[in-house]
Amino acid sequence: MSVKFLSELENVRSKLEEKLDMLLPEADYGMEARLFEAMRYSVLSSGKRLRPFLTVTTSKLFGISEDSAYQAAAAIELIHAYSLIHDDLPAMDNDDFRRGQPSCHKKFDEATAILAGDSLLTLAFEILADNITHPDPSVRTELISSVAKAVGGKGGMCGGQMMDLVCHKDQLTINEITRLQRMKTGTLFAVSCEAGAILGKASKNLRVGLRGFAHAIGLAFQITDDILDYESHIPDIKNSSAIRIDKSKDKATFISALGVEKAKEQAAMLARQAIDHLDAFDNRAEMLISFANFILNRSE
Ligand code: GRG
Repeated sequence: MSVKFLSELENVRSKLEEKLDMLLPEADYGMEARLFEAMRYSVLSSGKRLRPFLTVTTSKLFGISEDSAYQAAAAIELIHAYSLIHDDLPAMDNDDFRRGQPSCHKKFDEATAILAGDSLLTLAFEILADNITHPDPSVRTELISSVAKAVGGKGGMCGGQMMDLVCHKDQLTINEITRLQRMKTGTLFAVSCEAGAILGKASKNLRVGLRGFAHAIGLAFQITDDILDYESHIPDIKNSSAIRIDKSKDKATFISALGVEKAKEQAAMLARQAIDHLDAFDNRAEMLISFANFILNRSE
């Protein structure tokens, strides 16, 4: 990857973490301290901060101030952190570790983890509604509405998670897996990109381009996630195109549907398609193009 891109990713990560630290409640406050500690524990652990990178980068395309861009980016990262906490719960994916440390319910307890997730989700909307995010209330309302749709039940992240929980891998066609993944992880990527366009009151044409980029990148991200998971669990058949069962849980993944080699081809094709959607931005899209290549070649 280019040094310029990696240094920008690091720059956004560091500024975002300062912002998150400031927005999260101090963990030494009253009888709720345990809740605040759990929120800080989960959010301030070592995430890649990919979604905030997209929000900050697309905001720059429209000349948005850093104050506004990082508010929106922080809200989106809080929602991402909530989804990870709840996804790790025994009732969902039942994972003991997240970001190299015990998952929130393991470190604290299930009730605290549920409340920490709920509080992060609601804090995110409080931040989006703040006039630091944008002085124009109609822009804030549009942003709140778009984020709510992206992470809700109908067509959004929660709906995708429900499909994932109820569907056995053999029940789903490749189109259905695509829809599931688009809802479960793609919509948050999409709104992370769209946030910059909403804050910048961008033209329809530019928004459509960014949305196309984001959806393709979201699917490419999910495929590379499946590939990394596959390769870390079954190292000796790393290069095989055999169909596998994701984390031994019978989940529908792009690899269960396509096999690993075809899944890799699909990810590469999606990254190319994502870049094609950026034509209208000419050379201003350099960072987003690098992001697409970064997703395709990532190793974590
Ligand atoms: C519980 C409402 C609810 C939704 C959960 C997004 C999601 C739905 C669950 C996450 C589980 C998971 C591991 C999905 C695979 C794709 C994914 C979102 C990976 C984690 O994202 P990264 O790699 O994580 O950006 P970091 O830790 O770097 O932030």
